[in-house]
Amino acid sequence: MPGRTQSPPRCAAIVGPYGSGKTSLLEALLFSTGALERKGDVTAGSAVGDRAPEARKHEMGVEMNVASTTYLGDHWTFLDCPGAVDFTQDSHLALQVADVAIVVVGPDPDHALTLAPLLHSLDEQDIPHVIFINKIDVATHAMREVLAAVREVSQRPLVMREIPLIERGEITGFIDLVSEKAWHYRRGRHSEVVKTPIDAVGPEKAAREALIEALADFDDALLEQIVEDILPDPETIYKSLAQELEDDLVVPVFFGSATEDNGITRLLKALRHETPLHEHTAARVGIETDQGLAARVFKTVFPSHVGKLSYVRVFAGELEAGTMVMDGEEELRIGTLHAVQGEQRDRTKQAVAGQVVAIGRVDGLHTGDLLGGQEADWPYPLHPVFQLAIETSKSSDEVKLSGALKRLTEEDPSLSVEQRDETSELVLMGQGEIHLQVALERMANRNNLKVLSHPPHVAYRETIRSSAKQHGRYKRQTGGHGQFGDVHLSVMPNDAGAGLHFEEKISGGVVPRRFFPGVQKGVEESIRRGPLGFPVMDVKVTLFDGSHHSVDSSEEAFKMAAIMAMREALPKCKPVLLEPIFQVTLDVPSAHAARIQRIVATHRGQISAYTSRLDWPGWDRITALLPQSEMGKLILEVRSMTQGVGSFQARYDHLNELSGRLAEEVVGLRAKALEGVRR
Ligand SMILES: Nc1nc2c(ncn2[C@@H]2O[C@H](COP(=O)(O)OP(=O)(O)OP(=O)(O)O)[C@@H](O)[C@H]2O)c(=O)[nH]1
Ligand SMILES: [Mg+2]
Repeated sequence: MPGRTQSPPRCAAIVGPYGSGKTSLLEALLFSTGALERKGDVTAGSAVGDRAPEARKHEMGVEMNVASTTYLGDHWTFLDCPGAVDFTQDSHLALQVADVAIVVVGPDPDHALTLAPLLHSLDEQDIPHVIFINKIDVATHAMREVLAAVREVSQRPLVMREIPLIERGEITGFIDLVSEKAWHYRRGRHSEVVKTPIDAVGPEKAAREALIEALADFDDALLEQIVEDILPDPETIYKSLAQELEDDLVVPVFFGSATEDNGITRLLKALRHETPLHEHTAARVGIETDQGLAARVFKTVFPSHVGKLSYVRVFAGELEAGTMVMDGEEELRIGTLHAVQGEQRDRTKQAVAGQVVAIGRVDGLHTGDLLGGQEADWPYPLHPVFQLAIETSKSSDEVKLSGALKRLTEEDPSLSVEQRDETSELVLMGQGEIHLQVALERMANRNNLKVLSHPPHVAYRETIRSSAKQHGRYKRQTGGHGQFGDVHLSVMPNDAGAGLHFEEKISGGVVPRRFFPGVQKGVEESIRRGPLGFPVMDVKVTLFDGSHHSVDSSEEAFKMAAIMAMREALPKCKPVLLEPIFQVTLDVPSAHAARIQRIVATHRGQISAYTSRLDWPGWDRITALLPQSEMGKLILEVRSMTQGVGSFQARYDHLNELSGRLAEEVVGLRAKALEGVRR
């Protein structure tokens, strides 16, 4: 075996679909390497990961768990990421700093599709990854069926690193295909070597040959040996495996059970020998390792009573507590460093290249920052697909809310907030219903902040389709001198998108010039809410006649007269409702594309393009124009139809006329809402 005596600290991301057993695998890895004396259980809340109340409540990972251990003298940090589609952002962050990804999958072939986006993203970025088929203790399908299903969604070839040892229909151990040794599982303990059963010898030889042939596709030396009928020695195979994993050419496949501690040591040994070092990872993400310190902040958290923690991976040089470092153009002082074990933290003095630590309480640090003065790309956060309008139940909590939101959005770049002037709402945007719900729960749990939410209002508008002329007169006699304004306005539709155009065609000074601004203000004010209850777009208003009074006329009086004229005129101009239309882009598995096109149509969507994704075999892209009011429902349906893998992006396109029953409903609801405001 190639001797790697002691390697620099390495880092593995544990990723994979929802509930496949990632956090349980983390626990098993920590236990099997002696970092834990006693093994906890995710379901009981006693595992290292998923301790937050929100994770326990929803029985799912809601944020990255970070924990380290030592295996045969090598230091490892594992970044266990949540699997639910609502929380995929953390996987993307972890994969930017991890040397390898352990993709944990369940043993059900019918769920293989849920892996597709992750595997696609790993392959696109050439991120070395292995697959761990978990829960074999409860598997109902043969390993080859699971494997065949996963192969369907992987662009890279999958190679079995081991095959199951089956006794009386149950997997009781495995045969390692390189060393050709058979092992028996033992619950809670390391496996023991056993003699390969006679009937397993044939299948083992065949599987080994398949592994070597797959490796030889990318390794000329190995291919030569095969051609010359030389049986390659384990050394050559190990080398080939390590090189091809490093280059993301093949995907080694392991299996086991996290809760039964089966297959854990096999996985660890392979990781130890085959996981590339941090220098390789640095090169992959564009970080130079020969220019002194380079350390990437990849996650920010604000645990209760601790203040801000910035997780960093050191790629070059050393990070030391109490020193100054460059963060872009700025120089920052790194106060404290902490080794992280789930929720536990221990002060440490320094971190060497390869290590993951947390920096305590440095406000100026943000996820994505590269310490040491270099610059390197950092991916954009995920696009929001789901939104809620939020407000505090007490207005005195508003400052607290903005602080809490600032921390939440810093922790999770796929969460964002926006103040929408057109609807006067504060809108929280994220990856799905549960994502936003968890954000609200966090504010309640951490900040004792009660936040109310409702679906955001659609920014409807209205415009007019015909013209009218209207007289407006404002006349008041209050005490001393009165107020007098008198206008004749012509109101007509303007070109779509041209906005408001105001002009005057006064002759003979019937309305003196100094009152024009008053008229214009009145017009502007009156189109803020038209007869249907929404802002009015694209109108042309002309002041063509009027009269004034030498003492009583004022700008204010003319403004009032204009408002009166507009209020009368607009309802006569055939007002129509306009609704915002978005261009949405859906990426979905081809097998579901036809049904999704039908769903788009039922949500009043108009398909504008439908193409196969050339860069992603088996996937299609559907582009459609869709009313904003339907978007929330569409993404939920697309997700539920595609086991959560269909993805969605949207951007505002234009306003479109809405008529008939739907328009009446909108106008009716708006009238009711305004009635409520007035009361
Ligand atoms: N039978 C069996 N159950 C397992 C195994 N691994 C995990 N589980 C169970 O599967 C459930 C989910 O396990 P987790 O470890 O939380 O899964 P996860 O992948 O971290 O889940 P998310 O982070 O929410 O995506 C729990 O009830 C575990 O006890 C296994 O090997 N065998
Ligand atoms: Mg988990």
